Amino acid sequence: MIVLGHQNPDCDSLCSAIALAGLFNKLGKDATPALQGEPNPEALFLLEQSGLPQPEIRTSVAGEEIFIVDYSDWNQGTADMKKAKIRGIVDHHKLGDITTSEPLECWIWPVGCSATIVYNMYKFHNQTPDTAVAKMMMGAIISDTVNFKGPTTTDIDKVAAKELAAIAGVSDLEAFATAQFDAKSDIKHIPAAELILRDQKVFEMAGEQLAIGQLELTSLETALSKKDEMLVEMGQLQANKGYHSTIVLLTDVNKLDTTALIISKDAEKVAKALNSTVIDHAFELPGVVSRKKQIIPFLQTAFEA
Ligand SMILES: [Mn+2]
Repeated sequence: MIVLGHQNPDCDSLCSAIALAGLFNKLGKDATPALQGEPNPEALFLLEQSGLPQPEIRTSVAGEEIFIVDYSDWNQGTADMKKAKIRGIVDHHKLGDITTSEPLECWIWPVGCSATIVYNMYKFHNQTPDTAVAKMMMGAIISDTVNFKGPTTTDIDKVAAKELAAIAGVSDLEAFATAQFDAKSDIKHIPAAELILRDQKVFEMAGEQLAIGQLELTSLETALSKKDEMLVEMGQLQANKGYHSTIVLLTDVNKLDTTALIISKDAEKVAKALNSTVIDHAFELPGVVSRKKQIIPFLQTAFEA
């Protein structure tokens, strides 16, 4: 079986795939983690910290048995995923549109991170993750919950991260989180074309497609200095793909605020849905850090009204 993360692999997608495949292996089942592309820099940092090898990249799974982690939408999978046998889903996003022809194992919880759910699957099966895997899972929870400061954070995440840190032998979670966030904030030498795609997901709303990426940074200074370059790239992407909107969320993980860059057929509609106003292809979202909880539901309401 292949345990497959979503497109544009982030920490959770990578770590949960590795951890879940590891659990299946402990239970005597054949399972291999896989990614749909190169992991982002923060995910690479966690691989480096844990010393684990990078999983293989799979962009085709037709005919395979798969277990998917950190998504439940067809458009987050491979183009041929409908031809795979989906055996299970672990996720913590809103329910997507994936359906199956056979029964499957679903672990979908409203918690801060898929790795939190996978850790609870270990507990369910009376298993303990290996040290390196525990470190990765802990890092994924730190990432997805913005070091437990994001609005998706639950007590279940906090307990999981604490126990995983103990297994991994990490005594200073705060120092680990700082190093991890520094790794993902190092964007000076990353081209604008790549930055706008980081953590990008395409959402369907009332027949329109909104492509929304997110950069989580310890300071917005460098990102804002690349604003014009990013807007040019976003305009090209928008024209090529025919999106309604192309948005890049620049999230300050220290101040817990977001500045959104936007190219759109109707930027005002998008900004208004989030109680903001567009000035020069940007709008401010004070107190907003979570796309899944503080952005998508409001856009969906505005588009599907
Ligand atoms: Mn996640």
